[in-house]
Amino acid sequence: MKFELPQLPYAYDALEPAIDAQTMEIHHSKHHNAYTTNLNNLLEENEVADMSIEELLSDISSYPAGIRNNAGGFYNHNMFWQCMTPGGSAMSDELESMLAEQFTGLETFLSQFENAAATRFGSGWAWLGINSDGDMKVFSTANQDNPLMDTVIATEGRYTPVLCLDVWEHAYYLNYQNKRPDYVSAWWSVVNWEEVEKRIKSVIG
Ligand code: MN3
Repeated sequence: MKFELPQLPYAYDALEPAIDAQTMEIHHSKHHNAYTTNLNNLLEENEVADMSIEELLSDISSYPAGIRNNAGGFYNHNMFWQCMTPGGSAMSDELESMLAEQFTGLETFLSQFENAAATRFGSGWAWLGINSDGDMKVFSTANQDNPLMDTVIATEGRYTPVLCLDVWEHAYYLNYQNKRPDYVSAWWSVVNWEEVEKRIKSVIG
């Protein structure tokens, strides 16, 4: 079994000006590619049986740190590319109502998410997740950890990720340097809300 680097669903320059073409190209063709290659090599070296990436993540505490980091890097970037689309997609009234209800107002959700992204010390990710009761939660993870990992479930609870934002410096430094909050606020303009809604509905039906 080999995991494969996915094609981006848009061109490298398609998310400008929020994310510049060079950042996208390096991020996808170098960083994401390296996580994918390293993951495949480590799984082979450790003679890990074939399974889906979700199965691997759900039991990640059983594997060496290198597998944890690269499996997370592979999964997280797959999801990140899908959570964006050129120009962004409009948030439906239904999704806006759901978020407003969960977070006592849409603005509260947006500011909680921005705060999770801004306050993650060092490298990591910001997430919106939903549990099987339909309750949503905003949180962040370190490095390439993600909500599907048993290690993260142990502290955050069991949430299916429906939106993610990469706050590693490699995601923004060329264009924004140290100004992570500027990257985060620009990023809202390319969020694929249709994808977020689809992911929410796959959990709550
Ligand atoms: Mn990244």
